[in-house]
Amino acid sequence: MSGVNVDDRDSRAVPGGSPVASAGHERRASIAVVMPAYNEADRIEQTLASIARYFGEHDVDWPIVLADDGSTDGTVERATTAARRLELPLRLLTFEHRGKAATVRDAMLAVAAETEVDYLMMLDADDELPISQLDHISWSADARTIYIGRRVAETHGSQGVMPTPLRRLMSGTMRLASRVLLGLSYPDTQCGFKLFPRDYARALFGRQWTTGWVFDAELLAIATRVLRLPVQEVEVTWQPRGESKVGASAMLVSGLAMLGVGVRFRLGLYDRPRRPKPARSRLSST
Ligand SMILES: Nc1nc2c(ncn2[C@@H]2O[C@H](COP(=O)(O)OP(=O)(O)O)[C@@H](O)[C@H]2O)c(=O)[nH]1
Ligand SMILES: [Mg+2]
Repeated sequence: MSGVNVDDRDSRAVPGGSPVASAGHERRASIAVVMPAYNEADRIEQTLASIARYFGEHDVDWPIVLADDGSTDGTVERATTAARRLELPLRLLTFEHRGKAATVRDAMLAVAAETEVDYLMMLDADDELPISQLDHISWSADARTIYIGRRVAETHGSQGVMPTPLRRLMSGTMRLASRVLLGLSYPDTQCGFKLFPRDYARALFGRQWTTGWVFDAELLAIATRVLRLPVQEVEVTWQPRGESKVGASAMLVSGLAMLGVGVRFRLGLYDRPRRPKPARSRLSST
């Protein structure tokens, strides 16, 4: 890991709340921003503009990867044009259409293998959870820590929007199912704002089976029950910006999928990685 022993990291924070490594001097830990995107042409430019602003304010130049699995609305072209205008070194990882879960899994495995960053950030591509909320993280002394966003109505002076009653019902059901079936106690497993230590990406995403919406909960269960990694919640605010791709039917499908995850745990199927190599993809620079 580029000459830095992340196990030496301490919990001091530099201005802006960025993580630091110890070994005598402060160093901001690096983060690759991985954005799963499907038909985000209308929202991707604003997301990239937010990232460019954040990078400029913090003087960082981290890798940004758009993980697109076959958008049909020109997302890739819009992202490419915007990245050039904003002078962002966007990389494109393109797959055949298989949904967010499989795309995130293979993108994370690919980025973990090709970069030397400290953390891989999974960030929704719609700017509903602005990247600037990285500044709200109290970085742990334990470099193995996974950080997961938890959507709240207000934090750090920023007002958020709470989800619709249907979405609240859906997340309440997910919360209950993840508690009963997987032993997880996190109120918001589904938030599209999460950071994973790169050193554990292969162990974690390499054990992922699910290709549906419960993959976040599955990953957290693998992290806590198999790999024994600490998980720290980060309060974030969420601002909806258009249509969600998660439909009401997701509730039923997810309940069954969660049951499947629970059964796999009982069978010991998460004990070892099942997918050491990422699926075929195309990585290109803009
Ligand atoms: N690659 C990929 N990304 C997806 C897919 N479905 C949703 N996403 C992305 O996942 C993120 C969250 O999706 P969204 O519909 O906004 O969910 P919500 O915010 O929870 O309502 C966005 O960045 C979407 O573009 C998919 O099938 N493939
Ligand atoms: Mg969204």
